[in-house]
Amino acid sequence: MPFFFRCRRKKWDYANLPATSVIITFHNEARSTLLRTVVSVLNRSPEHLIKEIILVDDFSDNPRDGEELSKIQKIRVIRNDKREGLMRSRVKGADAAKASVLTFLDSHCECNVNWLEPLLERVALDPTRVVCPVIDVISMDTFQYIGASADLRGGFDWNLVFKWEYLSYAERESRHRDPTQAIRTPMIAGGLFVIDKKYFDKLGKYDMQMDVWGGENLEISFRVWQCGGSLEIIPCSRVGHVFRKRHPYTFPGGSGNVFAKNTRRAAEVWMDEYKHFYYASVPLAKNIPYGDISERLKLRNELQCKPFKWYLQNVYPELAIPHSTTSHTGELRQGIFCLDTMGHLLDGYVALYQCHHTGGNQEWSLTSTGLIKHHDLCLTLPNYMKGVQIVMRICDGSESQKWHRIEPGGLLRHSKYPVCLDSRSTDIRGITAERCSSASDSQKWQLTNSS
Ligand code: UD2
Ligand code: MN
Repeated sequence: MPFFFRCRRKKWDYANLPATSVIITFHNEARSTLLRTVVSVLNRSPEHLIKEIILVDDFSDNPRDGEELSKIQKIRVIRNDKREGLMRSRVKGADAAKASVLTFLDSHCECNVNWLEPLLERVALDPTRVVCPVIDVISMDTFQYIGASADLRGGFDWNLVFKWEYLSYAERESRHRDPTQAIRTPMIAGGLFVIDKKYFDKLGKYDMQMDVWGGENLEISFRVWQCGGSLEIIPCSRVGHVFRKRHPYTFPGGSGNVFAKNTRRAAEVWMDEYKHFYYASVPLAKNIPYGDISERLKLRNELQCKPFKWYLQNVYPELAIPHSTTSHTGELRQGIFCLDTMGHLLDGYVALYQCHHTGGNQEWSLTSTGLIKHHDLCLTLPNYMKGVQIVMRICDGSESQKWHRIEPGGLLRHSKYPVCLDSRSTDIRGITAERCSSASDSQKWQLTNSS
């Protein structure tokens, strides 16, 4: 039987479903799409299940956008007196909510028939479930409503950018036997979900130091799973959303920087040692300040949340752990001095410089294939000659770039020639290749983590 029939045949125990407060934050949203969103909420939901719609106007240029809408039944408008970003705006809305269940929506959605009941039912049965509809597509060009596949869930790669991914064959099989069953998802898209209000509060709402847009969906996903809850997509519930190609609003701080800051905060709080895979994937993120995270670490501790390793093993075993390529990322040290690019780029030499422990020019990866890498550049032996200056070249995996570490002492020896990386040259030549000798301290390198 096609799946929408199966969904339609479901009966809802209306008397026992809790009412919800719908929270929509917006900044300079088109009035037409905002109106489409709220009208669909009111028209496509059983009246008694919508306690109120809270619109948080995140300091849009024109305060009238919200004022007009506040004339509609059940709508309350809260206007920020400065731009707060979607995280702090949503928390404001949540704090003002009167119902026991919160429903978050973006400001350019269309809720479909019976969208709300299956979501509320799941949360009423178990308040530690955080549930999402299938997100259909509203065409950016024609505003037409287009159904999306329900064989998808949310995931990410080590760059920590959200992506949709197909369910495995086994999961699809089981889903097609009962198309109404919930789909467990490692990550939520972020905009459209239902959560018990007490649970939202207990779990720490959102990270209030995240700005504008991005990263909060990653953070709440890790938090829910690691702290004992679960995330689900409910295929009988469908809501359309306008997916846009770019942000139709200004991005104070610059979109790249803000996204990296928010993502770093999530990684630093929740990912334990696995955060290094993120930094290896997005090296520039290491230079973005991310502020104080002590409050969030305290929260994690108080809630006694599980380690990220548990999440990887139990929630997202499909995410491949890149052990095979990188064996170490961090500093290469001699006492208080660290191997440093000295700001040089292609064909430049490297030297020792006082360690500053902030990564940057002192960040090196040793790969299992023998490369010593800084971003795309690898330490290269330009020719076989004792005393030759080591330079950085684009990593091409050639023999001149292969080294291995020999113990004891931590010498870094070329894979073919009997020369080692040596800091004895104090002139402008920087690190040179010298005959290997475990007696020379200038050839002994310690590997340490820079953060
Ligand atoms: C997705 C989510 C979005 C959010 C984001 C990551 C869906 C469908 N959308 O991106 O909800 O989780 O990933 O952060 O899952 N807004 C403000 N103040 C701002 C910026 C945005 O109120 O400073 C509002 C905006 O008007 C919109 C909502 O926040 O209603 C989400 O922003 P978006 O639609 O640009 O995000 P989207 O859909 O690209
Ligand atoms: Mn959106």
